Amino acid sequence: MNDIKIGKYICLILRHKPEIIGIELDKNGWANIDELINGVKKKYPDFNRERLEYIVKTDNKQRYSLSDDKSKIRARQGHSIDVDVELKELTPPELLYHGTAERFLESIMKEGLVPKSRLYVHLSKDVETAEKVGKRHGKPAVLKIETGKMAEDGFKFYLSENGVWLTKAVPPKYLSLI
Ligand code: HQG
Repeated sequence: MNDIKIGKYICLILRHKPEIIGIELDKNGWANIDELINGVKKKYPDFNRERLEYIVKTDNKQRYSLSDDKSKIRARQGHSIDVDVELKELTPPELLYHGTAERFLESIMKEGLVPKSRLYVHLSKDVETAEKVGKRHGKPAVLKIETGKMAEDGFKFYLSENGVWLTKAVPPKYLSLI
């Protein structure tokens, strides 16, 4: 059984489409663990709680969190469905980065960064991480964002429990290509 494949499937369920296994998330993005396991089992029959806990613990980006009593699970960020994962609002560092594909640059420089299908624009704390994110979409390009100035100008920033900076949008004037 391929943990990465199952991890991707769980991400899809917890961030975008819980309905594909016939479950619902609550308003804070939590899924009932037993319901999730039973749903995932339909596609991956060997899947079980132990496997889930292993995937949660070893995930390379620590994408999931379990509730204290281990009865619920949610994704820490990256959602397209409108849930409130109780993100921490924080003052960002002076600069953050965003990785994208070259082919999106013209549109981004015109209208700024927008969340597209997700709830937030995702920002990285270093160029290397941003480059990896950009590569997912094609030939990568990295943008530097003057997040310190944005914060001074009243924009809000959030840091997910797994270290991803999030904001609603970035107007073009704070962006430069590096
Ligand atoms: C682009 C992964 C045209 C934006 C990563 C991006 C990340 C625009 C794409 C997380 C635009 C959306 C999120 C505009 C933004 N015109 N294109 N005005 N504004 N875009 O996948 O940031 O592994 O929704 O640049 O590590 O690539 O899944 O966002 O290229 O943290 O946990 O529209 O997903 O994490 O793509 O990735 P996405 P993203 P996971």
